Amino acid sequence: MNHIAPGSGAGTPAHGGDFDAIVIGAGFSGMYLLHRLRDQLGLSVRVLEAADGVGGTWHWNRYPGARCDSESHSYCYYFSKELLEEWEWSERYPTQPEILRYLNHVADRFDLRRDIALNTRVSAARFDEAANLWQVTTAEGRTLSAPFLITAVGCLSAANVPKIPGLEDFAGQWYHTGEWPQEGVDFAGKRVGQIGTGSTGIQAVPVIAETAGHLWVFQRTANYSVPAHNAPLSPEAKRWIREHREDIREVMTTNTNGHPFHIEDRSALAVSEEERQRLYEQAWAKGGLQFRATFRDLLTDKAANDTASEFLRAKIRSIVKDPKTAAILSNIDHPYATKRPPIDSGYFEAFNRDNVTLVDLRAAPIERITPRGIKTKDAEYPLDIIVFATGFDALTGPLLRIDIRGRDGRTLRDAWEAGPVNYLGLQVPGFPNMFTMTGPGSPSVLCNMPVAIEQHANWIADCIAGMRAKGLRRIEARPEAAQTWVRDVNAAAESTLLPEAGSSWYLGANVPGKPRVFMPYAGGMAQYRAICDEVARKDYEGFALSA
Ligand code: N01
Repeated sequence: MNHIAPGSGAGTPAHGGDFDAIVIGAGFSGMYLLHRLRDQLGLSVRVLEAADGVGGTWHWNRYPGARCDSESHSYCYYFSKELLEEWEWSERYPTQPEILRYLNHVADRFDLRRDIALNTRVSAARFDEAANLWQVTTAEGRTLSAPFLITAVGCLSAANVPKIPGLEDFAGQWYHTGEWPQEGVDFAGKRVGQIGTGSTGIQAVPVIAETAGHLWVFQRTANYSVPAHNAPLSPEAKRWIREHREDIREVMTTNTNGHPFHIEDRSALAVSEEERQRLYEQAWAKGGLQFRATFRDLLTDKAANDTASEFLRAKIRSIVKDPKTAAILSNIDHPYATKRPPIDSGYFEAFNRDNVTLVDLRAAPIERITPRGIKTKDAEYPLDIIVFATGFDALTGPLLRIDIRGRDGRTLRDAWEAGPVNYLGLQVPGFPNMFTMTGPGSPSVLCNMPVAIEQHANWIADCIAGMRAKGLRRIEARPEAAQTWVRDVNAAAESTLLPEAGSSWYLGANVPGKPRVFMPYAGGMAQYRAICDEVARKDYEGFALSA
């Protein structure tokens, strides 16, 4: 069935456009937004999705070991009591296949598929000022229109394959983790080279090592990692989650990071060395992202952070048996959690296997890829498969790869030449009626994503509902409000240690030529939510609204 044509949504648009709203992307964001706009506001909506299935990140990232670092009971929608009650997660950290099953279940349960056009990549979007319509063009050359355009394109969906000379001549196979083949990759007995040791690479190494003949891990920047201690959820844990849903929701929606735990209100420097070690050991034994919450000042006070960083470096040295490998893995150049902190299932332990070798790119950088493998300054590594766990052109990348043009034909690329400029991370001046879900300038990747997504979708849906009730047809962020917000975003980052990680994708530092700007809003989800609510209460202060 062709879902791209108008007609299957609710209502008939009165503005001459094909739909009331077009949403780009059918991941967590786009699907919930469709439900809110169509089923609760009665709008006609079309969701355009490049993939051949729903799920966004969880459709594309099928690499070995892919699972979520948020705990399963927090990595789901909370908007529907019935959905919460009928879905039961099987493990503490859900695997990619389980999350994808969940999202497919959501698509069926809320009858979303009839308004989602799959295999439909958006290549361009242009605002037609006279008609007050966004004209959205697909890669196949079809054009659809609607007064509202909402980008739900994900933060980490534009794969970053570094331009290493010679890749085109490589005689083996290569894959990027974020564009993994649906049929999987057989590593059995193969010589595998993995480039990248971020959250993804750290998940993939132990799983690839299980079957590969030999795995070389090419590390440029050493990374911390805390064990996930993943396990099936026990019947008691499942019951506890069922009985505490409201408490969990309350914690997630009122704290700084959207996770189901609070940050302890104590300083790492206010306890004795012995007590500090005891608390870190306790947090290590518990595992997961919660390690960050052991003390309140780990991300604001370098001396406090040093205590956690040194604890974690010592753990690496105690796990990895070969002292030289341990030294390279623990030679970390940034404070703990200033890059997105990975969690793992046997990452450092994998380096104790005979078939895993660490390659230190700081000592000998990659020079080129040859037909046989990877050549560094010191040696050539013959390989059958190269895995690029090299991350993404984060936050701005997924938006800028679409040719988006606002008023007077101005491109988003031009508007963001020196870094993203927007108001509340929701709207860019000069791009009326376009909302960006969980993009730069919002907490997005610093928050548990489903919490950030529900907050954004609810705010956008309430805003559109309010406009319709008042007969308003256009909303646009005021330039001065955006300038103030950009300053606030910078100030929030500068009040933390986050900008200290020189190679962080939060800063755009992983993509050559990308402006170095700290992109997400680091003031915390609770504060951000309060700011957005206040703006709405004050009749959308900072936005220009018109009929
Ligand atoms: O990507 P990354 P990722 N030569 O950018 C290296 C989310 N996520 O896919 O640090 C050599 O973190 C690069 O080195 P350096 C999560 O938010 C979530 O791992 O730039 N190396 C780095 O080691 C995460 O943060 C889950 O020096 C090169 C690595 O590649 C985000 O996705 C699971 C290189 C890239 O690390 C991105 O993580 C997994 C080059 N030319 C991921 N270019 C969940 O559980 C890059 N590298 C939800």
